[in-house]
Order: sequence, then structure tokens, then C-alpha cells
Amino acid sequence: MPDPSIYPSLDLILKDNGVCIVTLDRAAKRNALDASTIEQLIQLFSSANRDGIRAIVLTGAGDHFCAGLDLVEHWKADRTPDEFMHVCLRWHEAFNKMEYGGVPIIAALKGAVVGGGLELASAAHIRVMDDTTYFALPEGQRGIFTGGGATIRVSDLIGKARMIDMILTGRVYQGQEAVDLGLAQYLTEGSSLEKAMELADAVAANLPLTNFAICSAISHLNNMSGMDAAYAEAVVAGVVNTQPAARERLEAFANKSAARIRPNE
Ligand code: 1HE
Repeated sequence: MPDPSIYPSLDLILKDNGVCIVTLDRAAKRNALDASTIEQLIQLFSSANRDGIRAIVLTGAGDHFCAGLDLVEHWKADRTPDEFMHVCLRWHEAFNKMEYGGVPIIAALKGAVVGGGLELASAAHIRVMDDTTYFALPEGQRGIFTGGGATIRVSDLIGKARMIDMILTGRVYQGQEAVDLGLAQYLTEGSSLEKAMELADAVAANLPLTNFAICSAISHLNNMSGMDAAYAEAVVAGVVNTQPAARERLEAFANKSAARIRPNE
């Protein structure tokens, strides 16, 4: 279990099955990301694997997932260009630890998922939204620019043209349209947290090394040339597909005791 005393802006609950519920805990500031919260996210996501966490559900306290960069802290700090570049590099450190860290992260989204909040959500592996959730990139209107990876990850999710439209015009996406575009994979009628928990419980039952490959190797492979990715995929599969822990599951399939894959009812 991570030591809660070093995460003052996060609320952590670890379940018996290794699922950790991480709640951004600055509801009074709509979970805006200040410099300290970013450092806590780096620490948490850097050590999650070694801490034995099997899956993470990431959510926010209150009605909103995350209002993005702490604009008040940024305004008060009156940062120099190189100071803000270093702020952004810390954001990248946190979000890269999420995307490449090997522990499945499921974002339970509600209310505002805006600016840096969308950058945070887009570093998760699965995004679940509900009917309160809305997405926007208000940077254009605020006189600033994205600095936490939106140009890469939000573009990856919805395409460059739509991302440019969002930041230029402040366009808001919500509901089924947001799922159709790829901003989230699930839209729930009830609470997004409940659905995210259900998914996390299922994911946590996979073998950790398999989840590590899914939640680290796929992103790395996507950064490589096709030839190199195919080679590296074979190497990863060589390790993962021969892990001793998989023998039991393969045997269960071979002796017909394992569940078969059927269409949804
Ligand atoms: C904040 C922030 C924030 C709220 N930084 N303090 N992000 C934005 O442009 C979004 C800015 N926030 C909003 O549009 C709204 O606050 C919300 C839609 C998220 C919520 O609205 P609401 O009516 O529930 O709350 P509120 O009254 O606007 O704010 C409540 C408090 O939260 C208030 O503080 P208080 O001390 O006056 O009570 C707000 O100041 C505070 N708050 N959002 C700081 N973002 C690496 S680059 C990334 C670039 C970006 O992320 S740009 C996008 C910034």
C-alpha cells in the first residue's frame, strides 16, 4: 500500500484484489493540477508496479474530474519561459509514467475534463464517462497553449483536425458523440466510477506481466517503425507468452475447463 502521508492531494484506497482507487482530492479547486499534485502523481505512478498495484481507477472528488492546470498558481507564480517549460516536463513525466508504467489505469470521468484534465485522462488506458462528463480544451480562450501532451495524446484519440478545432474554438464534446470520436470508450447511464470499478476488477484478474505488456509495450511499439515494432513485439511475446503463470490458464483451455468466448447476449 502506498504511504498516504506523501500524497496530500490524493485519496487512496487499496482493495484486496490489488485495485487502487486514486481520487484527485482538491474538490474546492475542481481538482486543478498544481505543481505539488503533479509531483505526487509522478511518485505514485512510478512506484505502482513495485507496490503490487494490479489496476488503478483514477477519479476526482466532487462533481468534476479535473479543471486542468492550476491557473491561479500559474498566475501568481508569474513564471519565466524556462520555469514553465520545466513545469511541463514534470507533467510529461507524470503522464508518461501512467501510459508506459505497465499498470492498467481506468479513468472514471465526470463533469469537467478540460485542458490539463483531458491531458491527464488521455494518459489513462481506458476512459469511462457518464452523462455529466464533458471535454474541452479552453487553452485558446485563456491565452495559453497545451503543455501536458494534448498535442500528442488528444490528437491520437480524435485526430489532429478535431484537436485543433477544440483548442481554437473551445468546442465542447459530451455524450455519445464523445464516445464516437474516441474521447472515451464507455458511456454509462449510472456513475462512471461504478463501471470503472467493474472494469478494474476484471482487468486485475489478468496476469500482471500480461497487463504490463498491454499497458507499456503497446505504447512503446507504436512509437517505433513497423519493422522494429514487429521485432520488439516478438520479443515481448516471447517473454509474456511463456511465463510460468500462464501454463495453468493454457492447460484449462486445453482440457476444456476454461470459459469459451461467446457473443454478447
Ligand atoms: C481553479 C481552476 C483552475 C477552478 N485553476 N483554480 N482550465 C480551465 O480553463 C478550466 C477552469 N475552470 C472552470 O472552467 C470551472 O471552474 C469549472 C467548469 C471546472 C467548474 O466550474 P464551477 O462553477 O463548479 O466552479 P468555479 O466557481 O469556477 O471554481 C470553484 C473554485 O475552483 C474557484 O476557487 P475559489 O477559491 O474562488 O473558490 C476556482 O478559482 C477554482 N478553480 N478551476 C485554479 N483550473 C500544462 S498546460 C495545461 C493547460 C490547461 O490546463 S488550460 C485549462 C485550464
